[in-house]
Amino acid sequence: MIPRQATIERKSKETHIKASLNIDGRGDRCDIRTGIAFLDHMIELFAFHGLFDLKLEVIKSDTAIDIHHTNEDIGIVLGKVFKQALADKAGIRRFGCAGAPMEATVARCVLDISGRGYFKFNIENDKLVNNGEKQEYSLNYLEHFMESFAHNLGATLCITLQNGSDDVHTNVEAVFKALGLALDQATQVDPRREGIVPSTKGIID
Ligand SMILES: [Mn+2]
Repeated sequence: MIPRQATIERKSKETHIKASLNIDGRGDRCDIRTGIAFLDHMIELFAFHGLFDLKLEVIKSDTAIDIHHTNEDIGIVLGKVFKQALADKAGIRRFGCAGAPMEATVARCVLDISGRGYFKFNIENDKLVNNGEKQEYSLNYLEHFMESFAHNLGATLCITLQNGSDDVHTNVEAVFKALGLALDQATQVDPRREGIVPSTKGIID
């Protein structure tokens, strides 16, 4: 099989981020250095459970303001590096659907690498949306991250958080694990479809 790997470097006035990815990895050869310890932990979980070998380095950021730009730009770079590594998307399963529980909290990710960027976050208990305001991370940040990721990957991504916890860490961790599992499914090559772009249109942009 042709190696499905990519390296992306993105520089703006706000951030400078570099990412290297091997989709057909093992998940335990990652090096995540975002400067946001919480996000390092989440992205490492995502890559581990998705069996992706991922290196991600935030070379410059403006976290002296807050993590807003850095969080969003990491989502952009991560989406772009997957898109580039998937190239014409020939043979992939395209759809993925996975859930991950953390205690009573269940995160479900349903995704379609359709070429169209769309993101919807369904939170059963919307009182949770602003919880975590005083913490390093929040569900608002998670929403921005996933929106950037979905748009730049060119995927429809719907995430549902059931029985959300008061603990931000629990909620966000369940989502990143579910995303890793769902994206692993969607990016796998189905041998029955080898060399065929999985769309009746014949292309996926
Ligand atoms: Mn944890």
